[in-house]
Amino acid sequence: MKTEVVIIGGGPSGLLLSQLLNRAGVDTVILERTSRARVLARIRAGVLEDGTVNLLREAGVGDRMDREGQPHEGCYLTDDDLMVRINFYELTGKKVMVYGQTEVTADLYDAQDAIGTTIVHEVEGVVIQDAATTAPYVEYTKDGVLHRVDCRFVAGCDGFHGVSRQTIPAEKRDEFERVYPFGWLGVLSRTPPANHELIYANSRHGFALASMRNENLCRYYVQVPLTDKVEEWSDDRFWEALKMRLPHETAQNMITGPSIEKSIAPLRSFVSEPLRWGSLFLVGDSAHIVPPTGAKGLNLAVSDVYYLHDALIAALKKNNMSGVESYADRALARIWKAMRFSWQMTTMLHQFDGEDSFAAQMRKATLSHLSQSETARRDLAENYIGLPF
Ligand code: RFL
Ligand code: PHB
Repeated sequence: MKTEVVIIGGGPSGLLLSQLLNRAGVDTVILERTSRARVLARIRAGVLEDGTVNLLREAGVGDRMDREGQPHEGCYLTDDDLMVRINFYELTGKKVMVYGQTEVTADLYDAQDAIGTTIVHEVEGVVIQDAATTAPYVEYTKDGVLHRVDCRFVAGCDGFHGVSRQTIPAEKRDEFERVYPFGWLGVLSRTPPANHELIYANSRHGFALASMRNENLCRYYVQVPLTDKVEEWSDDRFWEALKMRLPHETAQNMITGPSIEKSIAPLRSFVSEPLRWGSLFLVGDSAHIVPPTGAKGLNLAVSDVYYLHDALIAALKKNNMSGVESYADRALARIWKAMRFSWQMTTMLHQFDGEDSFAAQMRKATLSHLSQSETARRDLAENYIGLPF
C-alpha cells in the first residue's frame, strides 16, 4: 500500500486528523490496534472547549453535537458548603459543550465511512521504519499476514501506550512526569444530573466531580487511593462517598441509581519532547497526559491535530514546510499551559496522602479567594474554556 499520511491509532486524534486531511484532498491510512466497537466502548472525556467545538464543526462533524450536546455557560467549584460559580460566558464570552468523547468518536467514524477512508482495525506489531527520513514506511500484521504502507509522513496518534513515542530514540527524548498519589473512581448512571452545571468539589473527605452526558445520564467521580480496586466499591459505597463530598443541599436532592460503568483511572501529568522526529509527529496522548481535573486531555489532542493538519496540508499541497518545522514549538507552547492549569486544578481540589494541615488551609484559601475575586475567576474561566489555538 502507498498513501500520503499513515496515522497510527484510530482514537479521537487519529480520526479527526484523518477527517481534516481527507477533506483537503490528502490521502491517509489509519492503523488501529483494536476493533471499532472497543474504541467506541471507552467512556472518557465529557467537556469540549470552544475551540474544539469549532474545529469539529469545521471538520463536518458538528451536526449531532449541536443537536444533542449541552452548551454550558459556567461550572461550580465547591468547598464543603461554599459554592463558587465560574461564569465562563460573562467572563470570556465563550461556553463549553458537554458532549461525550464516545459520541465525538462515533461521529468521526460515521464521517470517515461517508468519505470512504481506509481504517484498518485489529492490527498487530506496528513498526515505524525510517522515520527520520523523507520516505518512511509502516509495517504491521493483520490476520497473521505482514503488510507494508509507504508514505510521506507518519502521525503518532496511538495514545500513551502506543509505539510512536518509543520510535524516537530514548537518548533523544526528554520526559517530564508527575504521578499523583491517587486515582479517580468514575461511575456512569442513568439518572438526572445532581446539578444543572458541573461541580468540582473540594471537601474534607477528598475530591469529587459531578458531571453529566445528558438529562438522564450522569458521570460522577471520587478521588480514591491508588491501591483501591473497583470490586471494593459497591454502588452504595460510591454514592455515600460522593454525597459526603458534595455540598449538603446538592447531596440531599441527588437522585442515585445503579451504575452502568465503573472504573478507576490513575492521575498523571506527562510530556515527552520532541514532538517531531523527521517525518514522524506525536499527537495527543502519545506525547502528553494531563490529570482530568481541568478537562484538558481530549481538547489538547484536538489542538495538536489543528496545528498538524495545517502543517501537513501546506507541506503536501503547497510544498511549504514551515508548518512542519514549527509544529512542535506551536503545539508545546499550548501543551505546557494546559499542563500548568490541570496541575493547578488538581492541587487546588485534591487531598494528598500525608499532607500537612497547611495544605488543606491553602485549598480553602484558594477557593475563598476565587469566591471573592473576579480576576481570579476570569483567569480560571479563560483556561477552562480553552486558550486560543
Ligand atoms: P487515545 O484515545 O488513547 O487513542 C489512541 C488509539 O490508538 C490505539 N493504539 C494503537 N493502534 C495501533 N497500533 C498501536 N501500537 C496502538 N497503540 C494504541 C488505541 O487502541 C486507541 O484507539 O488517544 P488520543 O486519540 O490522543 O485521544 C486522547 C484522549 O482519549 C484523552 O486525552 C482523553 O480521553 C483523556 N481523558 C480525559 N480527557 C478529558 O479531556 N476529560 C476527561 O474527563 C477525561 N477522562 C481520560 C479520561 C482518559 C482516560 N484514560 C486514558 C484511561 C478518563 C480516562 C479513564
Ligand atoms: C466527564 O464528564 O467525564 C468529565 C468532565 C470534566 C472533567 C473530567 C471529566 O474535568
